[in-house]
Amino acid sequence: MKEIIDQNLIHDHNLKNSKSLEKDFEFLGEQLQQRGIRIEEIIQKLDSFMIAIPSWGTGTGGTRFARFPGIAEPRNTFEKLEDCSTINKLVRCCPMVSPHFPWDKVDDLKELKEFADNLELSFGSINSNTFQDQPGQTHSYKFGSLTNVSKEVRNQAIKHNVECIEWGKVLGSDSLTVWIGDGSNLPGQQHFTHALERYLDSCSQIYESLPDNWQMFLEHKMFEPAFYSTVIQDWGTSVLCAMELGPKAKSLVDLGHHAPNVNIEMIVARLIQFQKLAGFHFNDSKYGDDDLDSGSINTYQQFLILNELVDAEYRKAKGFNPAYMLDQSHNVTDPIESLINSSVEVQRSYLKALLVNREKLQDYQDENDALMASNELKLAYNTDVSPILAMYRMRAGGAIDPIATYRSANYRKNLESARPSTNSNSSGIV
Ligand code: AFD
Ligand code: MN
Ligand code: MN
Repeated sequence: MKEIIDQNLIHDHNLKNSKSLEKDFEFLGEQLQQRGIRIEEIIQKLDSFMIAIPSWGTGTGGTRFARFPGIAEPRNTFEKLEDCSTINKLVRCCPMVSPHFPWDKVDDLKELKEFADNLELSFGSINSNTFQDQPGQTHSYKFGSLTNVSKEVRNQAIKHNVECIEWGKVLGSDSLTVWIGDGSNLPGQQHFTHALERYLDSCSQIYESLPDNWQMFLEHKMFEPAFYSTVIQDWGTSVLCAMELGPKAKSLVDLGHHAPNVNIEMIVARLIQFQKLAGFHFNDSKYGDDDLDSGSINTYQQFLILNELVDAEYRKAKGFNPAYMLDQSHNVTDPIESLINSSVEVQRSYLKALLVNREKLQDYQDENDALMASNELKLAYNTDVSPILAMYRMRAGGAIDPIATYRSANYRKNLESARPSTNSNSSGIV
């Protein structure tokens, strides 16, 4: 297959910037050394911090009002993978793609797997979709899927999830992410307890189909599309269900799915403590489930969340092995650029969290020195780690400046004729 982002282009771009990067890296290394931090040890940690790209994030998103497609958008799963590969070639921290079924359904999954292998991509968690009706579907999900009052509808939704596991096996995945749109729009519409009982019954049937090495990620969301109540509304309900289902079931934290002002980092700590943290859907928000680019609004919150994760790593917390994914909707930017930026922003938070002196922090906590404890976190957060991120990318074969390199490649223009617009007018998934 022809290379869609040229490695020589990356190399040439890097040549222009590598001298100043070396200098910045060395200078930062000296600064960190004074704080007792070895820059080479820190940079190595990035090897194991990888973030999956959501296949659906490669297309322009939309709101329920409109969608404004860009040029050369991927028209099928293969083209989505091409875009994911482009992102990963530039950033080198996104070698996984999280697919969504049936959106990513293809005739031959083995062919898709081979295609991904050739692009040096693997598959992350499989997302099922029972929040929409598909053409030709027997039963409608208008009034819910896994929690529907009708057994036939529930069985159809269970069957789809079991199929997702089967497809995931072919793709080499090892987890299923379940998010349902089930809930109610008016008080009295749904019996809270009965709906959750039906959810547990459906999920336990899916759970039984999980291979030994698989996990099931339960994703909660407070509102939307149901606006009075959702069945899996918060982390409390999701963790209760995960506990009920068994050790393979865990809670997935999508940053946009919480009530405003909720202390998400604390939720993360609780889930880690009880070995129930499945992983993340990273994004950012101002008002609700805005699906904005990670690190674009609440960067300190993102850092504090990553701080809990690094703390768990540092303590070698039992059963700690979260899956990291982005889940964003790119409505006005080039999705590739947003995904590049976002993955680097999550990586940035992780890197900053690695700079926290955990022994010092512990001492401040033990001495009830609130101010210095907070300052210890701030010291790490305020450190500009850009040279480490850029150096990591360069050493791994990626771009020092991924956005500038991507722009100079004229990627979309070059693909315009190969990927003609499908003229889709439909509104995107929010
Ligand atoms: C939802 C959830 C979930 C789902 C997605 C579909 O975040 O992860 O798969 O949207 O676009 O809000
Ligand atoms: Mn999500
Ligand atoms: Mn969402």
